[in-house]
Amino acid sequence: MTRLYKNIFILTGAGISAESGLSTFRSENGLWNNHRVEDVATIEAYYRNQDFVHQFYNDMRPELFAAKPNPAHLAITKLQKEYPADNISVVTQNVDTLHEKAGNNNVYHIHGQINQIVCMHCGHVFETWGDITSEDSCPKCGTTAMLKPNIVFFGESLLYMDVVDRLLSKCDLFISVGTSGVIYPAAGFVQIAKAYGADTFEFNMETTSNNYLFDKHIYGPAGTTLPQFVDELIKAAK
Ligand code: BJW
Repeated sequence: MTRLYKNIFILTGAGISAESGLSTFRSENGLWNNHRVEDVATIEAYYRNQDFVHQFYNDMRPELFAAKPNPAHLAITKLQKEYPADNISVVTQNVDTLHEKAGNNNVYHIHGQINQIVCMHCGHVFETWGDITSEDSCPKCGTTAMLKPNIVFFGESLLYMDVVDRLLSKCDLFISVGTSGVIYPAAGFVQIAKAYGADTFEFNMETTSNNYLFDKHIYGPAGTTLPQFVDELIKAAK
């Protein structure tokens, strides 16, 4: 690990927040354990039964509001402060705000944020940690029953993809932390980074679906493995 990296792309998934006590999606007691994905995380479900979908995310908000960052999030803050790269960006699939709470910079929530609401009529996005129902109206255009959690459901386009494309084309180190690599297009980012010549490292507890695309696999809890890796990177740059 002697190479000095200039542009680092960090992709994170639910696994980075596991040690903060948040459920991942595809584990045995996963986030959707008591629900069918089709009922809570598709745009069709939202239009079919808005209040059911709102209730699911209303119930999730207090836990995510209270959650605290763990050593993996804090390691990214250290990397951004102490490593002499031109750019270190965090592209997260997570809807929690633990990267921000840890003080990470350049964070892009490609699957949205639990504390944001979007008006499907006018596109206005606003923040709240409170509950939303189908009776609420948009604070900008006044339309009722068109508010949706600003979370990217299956069949919807991802956010910040223009930025992501630019970052992928420039990165020389691609790091994936705590994602199973099954949801596209995020699962395909590593392939793009590799095609542009980046070194590709994966941090996970177990083998993932797209693991053959990574040059190096670091197995174990990210709260332990990521701080160690960050210390090695910083040491190698001195
Ligand atoms: C640890 C750990 C520790 C645990 N330390 N590690 C190409 C091919 C096939 C299908 C498609 C395709 N392109 C698009 C699609 C369709 C679809 C898709 O991907 N389907 C799949 C089922 C194949 N994608 C979409 O619809 C996307 N939109 C899109 O592409 O728009 C254009 C388009 C539209 C229509 C057709 C074609 C193109 C949108 C995807 C939106 C995903 N949204 C969700 C739900 C949000 C709602 C909610 O929050 O309830 O986002 S899905 C869910 O999965 C959530 C997550 O962000 C996402 C990824 O999950 P993640 O983070 O990887 O979590 P897990 O649980 O899977 O994994 C955790 C990992 O951590 C595990 O590996 C553990 O081992 C590890 N771990 N503890 C380190 N301590």
